[in-house]
Amino acid sequence: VTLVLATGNPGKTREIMSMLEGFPVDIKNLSDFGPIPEIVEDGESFDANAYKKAALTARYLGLATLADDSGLVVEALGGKPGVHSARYAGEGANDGENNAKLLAAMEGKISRKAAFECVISIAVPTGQALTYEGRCEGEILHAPVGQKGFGYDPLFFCPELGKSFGEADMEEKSRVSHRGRALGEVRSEFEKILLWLEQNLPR
Ligand code: ITT
Repeated sequence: VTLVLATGNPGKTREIMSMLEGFPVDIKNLSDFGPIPEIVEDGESFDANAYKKAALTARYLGLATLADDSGLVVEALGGKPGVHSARYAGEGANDGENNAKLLAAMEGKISRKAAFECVISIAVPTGQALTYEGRCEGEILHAPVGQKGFGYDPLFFCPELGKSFGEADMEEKSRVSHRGRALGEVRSEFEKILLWLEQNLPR
């Protein structure tokens, strides 16, 4: 079975590929297919956006597709940046700009509590989909620590690891992260997923 990863984020791609290594699927990247129509992520939940990316890509390519929608939910900011995490500092903003905006928004806040959330959607061209979720709680640091990972990793202190995600190796991060937990479910249900794909893919 071919499984397309519907993401343009290299950090996500690395983590997903590494967690699905050795499983009997032929993983393809979006870039293997040339330009595909842009998908507007206008959903109000990780769930809605993950489904939209997976289902529209699956329908367009006629192939099983896995999408990840994720982000950082900060208590003192009423849940922001949430589904807007990738574009918190504006359209086309880079990780540095998003992190700077987050630090500025956190100035003077008492609670530094935050959680990374991830929804993985696996869809077939008919639009049917399976959904897996993961969450990881932590705290927003006062300055970036570490240079590993991507996105908000250097600002996210993970109590379970006793360090920031920016200091954690990918395998270490994946053991506890939102994405690692969602993909852990995918791994443990893999046989069921394969059967479901075989039954629901066009032949
Ligand atoms: P695709 O839609 O192409 O997959 P994206 O980066 O636009 O890529 P999202 O809309 O799901 O994806 O935005 C997720 C953002 O949340 C991401 O750009 C990071 O800023 C942040 N994020 C998600 N997971 C993260 C992680 O494990 N570590 C650090 N930041 C993360």
